[in-house]
Amino acid sequence: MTPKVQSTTSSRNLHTGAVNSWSPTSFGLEGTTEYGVFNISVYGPHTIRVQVSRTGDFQPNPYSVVKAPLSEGFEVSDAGSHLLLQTDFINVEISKTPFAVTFKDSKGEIINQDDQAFSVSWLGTEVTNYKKLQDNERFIGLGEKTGNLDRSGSAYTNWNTDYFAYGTEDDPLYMSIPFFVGIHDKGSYGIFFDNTHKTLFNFGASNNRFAYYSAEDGEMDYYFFHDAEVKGIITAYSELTGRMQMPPKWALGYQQCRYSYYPESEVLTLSQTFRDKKVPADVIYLDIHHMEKYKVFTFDGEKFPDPKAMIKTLKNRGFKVVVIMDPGIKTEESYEPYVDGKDKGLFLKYPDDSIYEGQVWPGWCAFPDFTKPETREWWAEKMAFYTEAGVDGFWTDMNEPATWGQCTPNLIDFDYEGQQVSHRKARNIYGMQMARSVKEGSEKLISDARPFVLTRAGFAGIQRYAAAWTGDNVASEKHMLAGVRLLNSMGISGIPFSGYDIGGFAGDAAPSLYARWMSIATFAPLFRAHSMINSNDAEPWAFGEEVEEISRNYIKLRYKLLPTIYSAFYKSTQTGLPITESLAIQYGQDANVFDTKFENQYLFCDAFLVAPVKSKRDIAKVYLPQGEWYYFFNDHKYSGGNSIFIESPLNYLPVFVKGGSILTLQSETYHTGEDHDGVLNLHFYKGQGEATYLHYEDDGLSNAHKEGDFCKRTITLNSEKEMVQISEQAGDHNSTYKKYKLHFHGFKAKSIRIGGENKNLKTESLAFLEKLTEFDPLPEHLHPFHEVQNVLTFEIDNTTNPIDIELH
Ligand code: NBV
Repeated sequence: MTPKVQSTTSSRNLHTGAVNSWSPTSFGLEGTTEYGVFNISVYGPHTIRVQVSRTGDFQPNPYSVVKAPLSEGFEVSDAGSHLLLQTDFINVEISKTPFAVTFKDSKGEIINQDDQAFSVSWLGTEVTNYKKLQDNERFIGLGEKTGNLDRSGSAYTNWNTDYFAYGTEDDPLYMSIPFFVGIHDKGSYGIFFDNTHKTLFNFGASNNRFAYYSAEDGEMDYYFFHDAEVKGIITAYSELTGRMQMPPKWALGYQQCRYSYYPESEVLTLSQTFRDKKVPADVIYLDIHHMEKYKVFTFDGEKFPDPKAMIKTLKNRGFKVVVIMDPGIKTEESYEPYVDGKDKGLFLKYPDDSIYEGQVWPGWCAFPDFTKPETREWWAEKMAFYTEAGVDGFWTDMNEPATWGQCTPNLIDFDYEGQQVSHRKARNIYGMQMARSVKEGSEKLISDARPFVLTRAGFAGIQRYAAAWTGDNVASEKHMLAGVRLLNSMGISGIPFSGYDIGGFAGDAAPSLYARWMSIATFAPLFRAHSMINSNDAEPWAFGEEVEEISRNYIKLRYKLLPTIYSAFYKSTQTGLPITESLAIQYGQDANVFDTKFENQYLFCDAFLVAPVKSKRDIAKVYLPQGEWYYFFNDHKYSGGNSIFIESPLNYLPVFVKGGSILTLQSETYHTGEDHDGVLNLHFYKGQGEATYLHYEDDGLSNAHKEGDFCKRTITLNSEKEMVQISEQAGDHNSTYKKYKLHFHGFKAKSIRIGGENKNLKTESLAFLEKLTEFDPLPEHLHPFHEVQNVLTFEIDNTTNPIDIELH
């Protein structure tokens, strides 16, 4: 039966109506209702897609989803009052009168359910899915959104926006990721609404009946994910929308940015100062002043007379160079990219075929239509201008797209992979397509190296192309903590590689703020300081000696931790799981983790619990979830399930290691291209049960790891049996670590049995941070420089075979 045509001009809510007919399909089932057409398909045992349209004319969504539906692994049946679609993990019940969807787990518990009266409805062109609020339901994620960890009671808009110095409660910001996770008494689930129009997510704001998501136009097209653990939900989401690829190792080092470092002499002095002051660093950024009159693909000849030579010098000092690229192309008849783009018809146009012009840094600009494949290729080729000069990485800014006036006219046409749509549908995807073009350009032009792209705007799936940063934050304590929540939220939403501007972009950081921010960012995936034009200097040495020492201390710690961080990145490329992980992911049924006192806390690399606190706070209240926790700096052990008070002077951010964790550390280096001492330090923290850790290495730069040039070792710690196993190496990579040094934390044993022989363990003092020259305020009982009896060490020479170790 063909559905009746609903009026798109109605000013009342119109529901999809009752199911009229249905039939099984290769991937699930489809049917018609009084006023619509639905299609429900299986994308995996944990993933179901629901599409509802008024006409049945489903538009392809070409950008976010990289997975195809499955034709097996499910059953479909008619149960009278409802239709049933079952996978191993999800039962989908589709009630017939009216059409409404209920998702149950395999035990039959309701995990998520449409509001029976409204389910999928239309108001004019606006389409909405109303979901009944479950008991004690909380909502987390939704990407780059300010506000609390628990989003219940709040509503958010997805509309990529350039927002200088945004407030810590403001919305929307630069990036839209319409994916969230719901957690309630009966379990948890995720929903990704695949619609690039402006969307609204209401998590029970101003009502106590439902949560809903709606789009200004288009179809209801969402994916539902369920697993017993939130981790499984994120993994399923990232399987659908793709995962980060292994970045170059240098991108995990310390990065220094400023709007802008110029001229050339300043950039060179900056790089030398890092080396002279022995502050490790890997990356220097060139912001918009590198260009001639802000024209992309140019260098300002006065400020940078010989960019190639400058970059060469930087490289000799162990630095990589990242340049900014804004999408706006100055509409100047003598400027080749403009003339060329115009001739080839690659810019955004009005419906009368004239080029759309908006104002940005260069003045009036045309905007490449990155939703058109030819434009992406064209831009990618133009990037040769930078790669020939030796540039290593790219930073895509202003790609919301931003223009002065901040109101792009909606009638502008975008190609949208041949669909020809207006700005209303294309805005949110524009930045991601620019990042895609840049990533592909980098891959083609520097084919022997992995790309590094940092983007401000994005949409679901952006993790496949770029790392993300949280835009123009402010030098304030509140922003420092809000940035942590932004990263934690992006991590829930499939974006593991993210960071904030350390010290704050707008305004001047107080010395203590900068120092604290640096210590927190040591435990962030992207580790980059940046600041605004005309603000005070904001390099690690710009705030006096104490801040310099603290910064150096933490940056050095970051470099020592690189084996753990690199392994965590690898793991994330395989699972899609975050590197900075909100406690809500593993401990979502523990109400304490949502308490606003503790909501910023997160796990880093699955081992560290980081409790970000304001800079002036000398004593911090920290919540430790179930388990055992070791204060990182001196091994003092705490039992979880409690909140504790801990001294938190500037040099000691409250950081704990989860009992049962394994960490790998190396000697300090001043950049990632420098050799370490060849010793891999393995730290074992006694906990409960068995824990495994995947240690991962490769050359850190090339794509040879895709051909087997990697080294993987599974390390297992059985805390009860006091046994450690290090597996044989998988992969062909010639590891740069020739010795292993074992460190046992929390174990009483005095010797180990290894290769059939008993070896005595040594007691060593432990210092992850260096002592400050004058100012080291940690009280005696917490001080890490005293000998800690239970850290026992042993060095192994032969690291090639599997290694079994028993503690006695
Ligand atoms: O290119 C200048 C800045 C850049 O430094 C910043 O990181 C971006 O978020 N850019 C915004 C444009 C102007 C900001 C006032």
